[in-house]
Amino acid sequence: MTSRRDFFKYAGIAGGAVAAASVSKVAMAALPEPVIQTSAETSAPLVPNFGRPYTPVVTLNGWTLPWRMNQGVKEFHLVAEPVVREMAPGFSAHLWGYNGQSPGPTIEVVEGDRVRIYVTNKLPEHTSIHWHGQRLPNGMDGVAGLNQPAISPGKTFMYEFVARRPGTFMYHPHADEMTQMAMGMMGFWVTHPKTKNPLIDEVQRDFCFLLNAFDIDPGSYTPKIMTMLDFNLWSWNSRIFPGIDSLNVRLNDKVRIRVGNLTMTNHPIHLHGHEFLVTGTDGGPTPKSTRLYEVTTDVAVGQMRQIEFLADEEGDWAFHCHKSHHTMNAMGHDVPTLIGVDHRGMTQKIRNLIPDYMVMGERGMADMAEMEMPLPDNTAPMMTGQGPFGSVEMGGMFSVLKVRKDQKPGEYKDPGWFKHPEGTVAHEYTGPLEAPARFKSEGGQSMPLAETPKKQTVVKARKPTRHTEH
Ligand SMILES: [Cu+2]
Repeated sequence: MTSRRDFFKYAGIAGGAVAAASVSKVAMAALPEPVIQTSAETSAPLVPNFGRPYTPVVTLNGWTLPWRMNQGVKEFHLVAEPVVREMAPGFSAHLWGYNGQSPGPTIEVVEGDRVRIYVTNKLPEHTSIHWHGQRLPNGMDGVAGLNQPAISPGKTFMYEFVARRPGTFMYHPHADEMTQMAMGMMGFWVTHPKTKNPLIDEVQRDFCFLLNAFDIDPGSYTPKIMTMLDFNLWSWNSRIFPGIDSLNVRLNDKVRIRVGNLTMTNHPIHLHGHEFLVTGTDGGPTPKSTRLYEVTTDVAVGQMRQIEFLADEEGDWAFHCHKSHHTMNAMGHDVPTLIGVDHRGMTQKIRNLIPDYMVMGERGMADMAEMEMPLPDNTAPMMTGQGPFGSVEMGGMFSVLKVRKDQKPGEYKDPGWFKHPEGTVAHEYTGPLEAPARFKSEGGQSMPLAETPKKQTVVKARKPTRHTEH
């Protein structure tokens, strides 16, 4: 192993220079072996076997980057490169990412650690990495052109700084960002506290993921990078439900979930069955006086939120973005709403010309989940996900928190569907029904109308056929 001083000598850098700089071939031999992940499964937490102990995070459908210690410095090696990411079983996308996956691996360190990250660029264009939320020397902040020259294809740069603040952070390129983030380049960063911190509680489970979005035409593989708002795949860690793993916890575990938003719109993240506190942001732990119990927290663009709760209700609890368009996959957005429209006569006429013609959506969109629609190859079904009682009619940013008595401490395996105790599931009622009492009264307005309308107008709500906001 080359010493740090030798390394700088080989790299042609004056010892300890803080600006990121390119690394020569000779110095490359001294780099930590880049670890590559090819699977989209949720990896087991990476328990540190040296240094200060901490409870490691679990990255949903992701993994934590191993490191090596080099004379007291934690060394990581990120490789920016094109990747094939399985976004859901049977649906893969050609993205850009780090070390074989999009997002890249999670980086976990401890407050006070000196961290050195080598970044090798195997993309067809230059890149850089910005360490979102970190306190660091200005020359390490990663804005190409402002803080450093961009990392050309084939080059390796080195970043080095001390992880000064504990908290929830992320990393992403700051060079041709629109393209590179639309292509899936991002990763999570967690800095654990070095000593007991009054604002940071011990937890038994600590999950993390990034919110991202893609615009991939049905049947194609590569995202459209110019899209600003009209994305059709809303993902967590470049996965769409039912491809997102469940969050499996033991009854009465204290659970932390860390979420970062690198899409172009906000996501109100909603948990069923429990109340949580927002205990941290990318600005650090929140003061206790600011914490309110909530069941939904909005994660705005470029923000991170860390929520905590006691998982004290057994069951399978939905956990999702509350924007209903974000729990759908690959929607055709120009579909007019057909609810309440009777097509029967017209359908028969069209069938004379196109025998297989069918109309959907007369009774809402739920039919679409049940119909076996022929789709082009490599297309995510609009909504899928089979639950114990039928189709969940969800896609996109949706998962399930599974709370179980018999989940072992530290065990993350999927316990299967919840077995509801007898008599605790909503079910059909076939007994007599009383007519519901209706409120009868004159008026109802706060003031009487000046003029009585001549004609009663009734409208039907109809979704616009074109929209740009989801
Ligand atoms: Cu959303």
